[in-house]
Amino acid sequence: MPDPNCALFAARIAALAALLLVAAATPATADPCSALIEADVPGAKITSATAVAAVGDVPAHCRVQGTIPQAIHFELRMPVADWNGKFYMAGCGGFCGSLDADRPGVVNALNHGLRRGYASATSDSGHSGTSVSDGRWALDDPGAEADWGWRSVTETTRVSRDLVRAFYRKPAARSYFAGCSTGGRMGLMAAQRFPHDFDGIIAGAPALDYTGLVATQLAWIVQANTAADGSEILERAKVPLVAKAVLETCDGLDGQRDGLIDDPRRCDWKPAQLQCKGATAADCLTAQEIGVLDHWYMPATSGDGRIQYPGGVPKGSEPYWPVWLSGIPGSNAPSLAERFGTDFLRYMAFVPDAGAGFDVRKYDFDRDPPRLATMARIYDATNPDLTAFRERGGKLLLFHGWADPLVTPQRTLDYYGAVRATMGGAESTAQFARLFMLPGVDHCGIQPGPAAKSVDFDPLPALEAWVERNEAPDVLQVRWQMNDGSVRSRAVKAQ
Ligand SMILES: [Ca+2]
Ligand SMILES: [Ca+2]
Repeated sequence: MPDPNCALFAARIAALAALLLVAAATPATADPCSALIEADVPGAKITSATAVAAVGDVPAHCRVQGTIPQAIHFELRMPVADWNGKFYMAGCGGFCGSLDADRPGVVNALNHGLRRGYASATSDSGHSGTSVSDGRWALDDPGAEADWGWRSVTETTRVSRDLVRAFYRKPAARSYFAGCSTGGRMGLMAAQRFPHDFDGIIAGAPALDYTGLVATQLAWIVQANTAADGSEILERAKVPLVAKAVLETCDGLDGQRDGLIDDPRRCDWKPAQLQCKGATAADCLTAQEIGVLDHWYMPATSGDGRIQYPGGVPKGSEPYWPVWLSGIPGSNAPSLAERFGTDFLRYMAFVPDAGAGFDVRKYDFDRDPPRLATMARIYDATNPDLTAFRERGGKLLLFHGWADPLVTPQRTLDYYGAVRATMGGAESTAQFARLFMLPGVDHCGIQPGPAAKSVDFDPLPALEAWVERNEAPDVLQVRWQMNDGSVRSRAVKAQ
């Protein structure tokens, strides 16, 4: 005779097992967001799918994180209500290297799309770094270089669009990309090599000739400011003196004394105007310091005088130099130009890698530029033939700050000129690609400028109108919130 307790116990075990089976068969995932953890997306692994409540002006959304080989980490946020039916991808800056999904503001910011109702994504570009100027990940790693160079955006877009379809049960009707700096380069890469990925692309301050810029131009900046004994020449605290002199001479050339220089190419202020007359002093420049500035304002050239990177540092960008070019006064830390140039040359620029022993001060302007050709094929987005992008109805909105000392603006003007030459002239190009040059604006507007608390520039609504209603943008507004509470604004016409 069976023991009744034992029978009861067995029945309970059976019931529990049945429950567990049901639980295993029905993912604890009746809601469509957490169900995405099971989504079958080729070439991607979904690592989390979580409903996130609204916080501030960021709407409630389904947050999906995942990886794409070899090591792209991406995040996709899909609004749970009032989806606008479209997809948005944000780029990243410098060498990227983190999943910066909560980046504030407009530039390279996922939430900028999410707030407007887009399903919005971004990625770390395929590696982890300790900062955006950390290039060590690229040592002997061509896979990571390809992901950063051209692959992470198109792959994240493909995977994200699959997830959007799975979540909403219909595909995104439109796709947009917006990025600045490296993000701008990514936007041009998409237009040139993956023309079907996006209907509309914002490419701000695009580091499109990445090898020319970050190897040649940044080495030029560092070497011009290095004395024979290795010390820095330009006294960091003297930069405001230069900024003031340039503005006094050139602000009014555009007809408005408003602290903005509309076209720095018209400014012919010469550093020698600040030369010390007698003893070296805080309010004048030594001959050596004038030599630094003369080199900074001119294009990077090789020994035989050939231009290796065009334009030079624009007049009017001086207020932004401490962060990018000259170093912060009172600190010994190298400028970002030196950090970017150093790690790029050590780990990203050459095949094989030059390695940790390479000094940006040893870059040779005759011998080394040709050695960049191999990696230029991976990183550079310089092809002016945008036929396929135009044919698919794509619209490209380019912008660049006239006062960008890091990604100097001339290369973008040259590129836009090449696009016009290739795509049937200025009028024909303006049908699908326009360039806006923003007076007084720093690299991606990261620093707002003297006497300003913030600078606001958001070209996304204009791009939407262009893509969706064929209303091409003729004029865009830049607005500054000034420290004294006033607002300064400028209407910027397309080139
Ligand atoms: Ca490498
Ligand atoms: Ca002015």
